[in-house]
Amino acid sequence: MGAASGLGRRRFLHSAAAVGVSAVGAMGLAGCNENKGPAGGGASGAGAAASGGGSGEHKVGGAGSVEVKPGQLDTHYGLWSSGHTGDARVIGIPSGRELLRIPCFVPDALIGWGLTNESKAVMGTKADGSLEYTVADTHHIHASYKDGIYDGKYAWINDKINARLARFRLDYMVCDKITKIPNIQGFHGIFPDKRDPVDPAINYTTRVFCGQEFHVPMPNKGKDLEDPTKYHCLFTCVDAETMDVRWQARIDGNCDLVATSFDGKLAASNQYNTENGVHFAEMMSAERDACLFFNIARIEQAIKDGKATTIGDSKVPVVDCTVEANKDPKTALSVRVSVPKNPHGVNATPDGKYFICSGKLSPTATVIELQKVLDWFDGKLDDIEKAIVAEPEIGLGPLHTTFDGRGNAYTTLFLDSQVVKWNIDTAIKKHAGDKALNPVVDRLDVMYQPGHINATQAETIEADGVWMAVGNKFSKDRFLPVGPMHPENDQLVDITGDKMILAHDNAVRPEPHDFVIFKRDWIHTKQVYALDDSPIAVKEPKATGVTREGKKVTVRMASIAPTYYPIEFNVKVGDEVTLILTNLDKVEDLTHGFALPEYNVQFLVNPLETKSVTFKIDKPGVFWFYCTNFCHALHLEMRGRMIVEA
Ligand code: K7E
Ligand code: CUA
Ligand code: CA
Repeated sequence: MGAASGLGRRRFLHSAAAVGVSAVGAMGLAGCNENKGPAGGGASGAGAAASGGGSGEHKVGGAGSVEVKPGQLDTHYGLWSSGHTGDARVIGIPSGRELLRIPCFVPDALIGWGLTNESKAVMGTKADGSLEYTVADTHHIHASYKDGIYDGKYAWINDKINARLARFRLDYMVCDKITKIPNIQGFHGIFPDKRDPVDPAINYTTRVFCGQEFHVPMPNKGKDLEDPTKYHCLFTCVDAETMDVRWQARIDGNCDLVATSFDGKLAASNQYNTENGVHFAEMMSAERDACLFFNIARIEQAIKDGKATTIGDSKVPVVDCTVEANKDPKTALSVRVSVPKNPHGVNATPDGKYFICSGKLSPTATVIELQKVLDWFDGKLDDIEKAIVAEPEIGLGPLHTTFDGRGNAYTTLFLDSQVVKWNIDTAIKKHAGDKALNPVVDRLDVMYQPGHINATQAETIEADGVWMAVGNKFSKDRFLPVGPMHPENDQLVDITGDKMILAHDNAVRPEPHDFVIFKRDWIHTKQVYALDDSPIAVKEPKATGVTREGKKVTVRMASIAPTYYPIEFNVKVGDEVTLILTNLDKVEDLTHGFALPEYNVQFLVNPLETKSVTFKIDKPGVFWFYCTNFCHALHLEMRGRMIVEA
C-alpha cells in the first residue's frame, strides 16, 4: 500500500499504525492531531528542498530536462480545460503529470461533487433537488490578474453546452461558484479583464467577458426561425467577485474567442460568421470576417445613462453593439476590424500592444494594433482597417497563438500539423513595405492537428519563453493502441533557443482545449481547511449525534483517523436524513471518505473540511458506512453502522 507513496506519507502511515494500536482506547484522537511530525514534516521538508532549489537546481529548458526526479517538484503549474469531460485539470510542468482534476459543471464520484449538498448548491438543482445539468464542455480557462500577472486568486472556465461560467478558488483548488448566462447558446470564449478601464486604483480583475458563438432568435421562444435579422449573439460581462451578470451587448454575427487588453480598455472577440448566416453555406460566403472590439468604458457609461434594454425574462441590461448602431467613432461602443474569412483564436501579446487573430481558412495571422483601435474611438484614425499592422503568411490552418516575451509569436497550424514561430516586428516591417523580409523563424512538426498552444506565462506581462505546450487533437500511432478511442497528445516544447525543441509527449484523456502555465510561486494553495469555512461544521466529537424534527433527521458526525463519531446511529424508514461530516484531522493529506451502501453515497472530507448529504431512508437493514480513502493502518476498520429497524 504505502510502498509507492512518498517518504512523508510512508512515515505517516508507519507512525499512524503505532498510534492506532496504542490508542485504540482513546480512539487514536490525540495521536493523530498532535502528529505534526512525520506527514507534515516529511512533506514540507521535500517541498522546502525543492522550492529552495527552484528553477536553479532543477534546470528548466534544454531538451531532456523534463524529468522531475523523486524529491523534486515541477517548476510550473498548468491549468487545463478538459473539453467534454466537463472539468479542469491541474498539470505539473514540465513533467506533464496530472496532479488533480477539479470538477465543476459535472458530477465527480471521487470527491462526491454533485452529491454533497454544498456542491449541488454550486452546480444548481431542479425543484426536485436533482442536478439541473450533468454534462458540460469546457474549452477555455484563464486566471485572475493583478498588475498584469496572475494573482493566484481565481480561475474561470466556460461550459459551451449549457452556457455556464465556473470559478475556481486557486487556494483550495475547488469550484466555488457557477453562473448561468441568460439568453445565450454556445458560450465559447472567455477572458478576464486585467484592470479597470477607468479607475487606475483597480489594477486587478473585476470582470470576466464571455462570448456567445451560436446565434439564436432573441428571445429564443420558437419564433422567427428563418429570419436571420432576428438572430443575434450576446457578449456578456460577469462580475469577477459576485459572479453576477453585469451587462450584455447585442451584436451581429458570432463570438469565437475573447481577448482583453492589459490597459483594461478593450475586449474583443473574433468572428467567423459576420454574414449572420443561419446555415453553413451562408456562414462561408464573406471573404473577410472580423475581430469585434468593445469599448468597455463607453459600454458601462451607456448603461449608466439608461441606454440599455432587456431580453425576455432576464433583468440584465443589454446595450446595442450591432454594426448599424455604431458607425460614428465618437459614440461607438464597438467596432469591427476585418480579418480573413472564418478566423479562429485571438490572443493578446504580452507587451500589451497587439491582438493577433489566426486565419484558420486563410494561411495568415492578422496583427491588430490596439492603440490604433483606441485612436479610431477617439476620432483620430479615419479608417479602422488601418489598425491592421501585419498579415504574415505562416502556413495552413492557423488556430491559436502564444508568445515568448522576446517578440516572437508561435501559432498552431491545424492542417500542416506544425507550430510556426514568427517574429511580430518583422511581420509589421514587412507589411509596412519591406517585402524581402521573412517573419517565419522556425517550424516544428507536431503530432497531429494542434489546437491550442500556450507558453509559460504568455498571457501575462511576464511571458518568460521557457516552455510551450501544444494540445494535439490526434495522437494516431503515438501511443499503445487502446481500442478505437485514442488519447490526445499534449506535447511540451523547449522554446528557450532559436529553434523549438520537442521535449516530451504526454498522453491525455480527450479532450483538452486551452490551458495556462505559470511558475509555481504565483499561487499558494492551502492544504488544510479552516473549520469556520463551513457554517455547519461539527467542531468537536462532543458536538456529534442525532437530532430529529418529525421525519427530518440530522446526523452530525466527525472523523478522526481511524474512526467516525458516532460509530453508529439509528433512523427509521421514511426519514429524510441530512448527514453532516467534519473531518477533524488536521494533518496534511489526511483525507477520509464516507460511503454508504444502497444509498448511493460517497464523498471525501479533507482535513478540517465539512460536507453534508441528504437522502431518504427507504429500506430497513444494517448499512455499514465506511471510509473509502486510505487514511491509516486501521483504514479498513474505519466503519460504522446505520441501523434502520424493521
Ligand atoms: Cu480552438 Cu474552443 Cu479554444 Cu478548442 S477552441 S482547440
Ligand atoms: Cu479514514 Cu480511510
Ligand atoms: Ca464567414
